[in-house]
Amino acid sequence: MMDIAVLTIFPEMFASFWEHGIVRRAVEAGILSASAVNIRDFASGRHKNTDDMPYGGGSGMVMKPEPLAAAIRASKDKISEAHTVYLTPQGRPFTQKIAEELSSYKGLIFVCGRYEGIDERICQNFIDDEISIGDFVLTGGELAAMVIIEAVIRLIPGALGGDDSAEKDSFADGLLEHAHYTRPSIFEDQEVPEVLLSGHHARIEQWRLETSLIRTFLKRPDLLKNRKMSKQEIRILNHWQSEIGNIIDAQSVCKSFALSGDEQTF
Ligand code: 4FV
Repeated sequence: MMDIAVLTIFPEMFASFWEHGIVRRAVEAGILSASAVNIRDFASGRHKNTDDMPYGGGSGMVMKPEPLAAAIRASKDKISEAHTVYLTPQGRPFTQKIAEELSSYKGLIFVCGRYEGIDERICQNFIDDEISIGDFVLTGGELAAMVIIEAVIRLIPGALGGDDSAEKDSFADGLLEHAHYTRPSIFEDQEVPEVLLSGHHARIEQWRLETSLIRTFLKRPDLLKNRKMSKQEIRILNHWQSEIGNIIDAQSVCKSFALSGDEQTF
């Protein structure tokens, strides 16, 4: 069972998030308990302020340390061995690997900033892990928390339905996923690749691996750089290399023909 608490001044943003898809299924399956905690409930004073002006001047507001510290302490009391994550552009870039890492914790506390961010003394004394979902600026950490929670929950054993397994995911093996097709086999004159209709599982698996490799090579060659290739993948790459070699050799044959003056139109 994983326990998740999200600390935010807009807990209502999570109302429908908990009620749909994988999150709802995980809660119903009893493998997840998740709640949104309103930071304002831990603010004091008549106006229960959770933000204030920045020391040193400048535009925007900063989230006050006291309500955040109280909210984090209260959540840590409820969630044993909780790993506390602050969503910030300054964080380590979120990846599938980090999703796998976070899915091994029994408890996660997500701190959602707003305005310019949170008082640095909270980062220094209450945050275990700063994570960014990308080099862009949001107005709050809530959407980033939802992205990470969705990616983590689907890795909890039993969260994904029977036939659906996270093993087959993009990035699960460091490659982009192969193309997907479903009925009809002909759509607006476009046919599904014959191999997928063949029922020949070994040929289908080979085709899927080849399309994953070529897609990753074309779209995300960075993912192949320091990736350990399987024997089957190296066989495929060698096959391509020899194919490309033949094409290049054919070019030099053409050129030699061309240079030898007896031009023929090809
Ligand atoms: C963000 C990101 C992000 C910055 C100021 C919230 C905002 C505001 N979080 N990945 N990119 N956060 O832009 O995680 O407080």
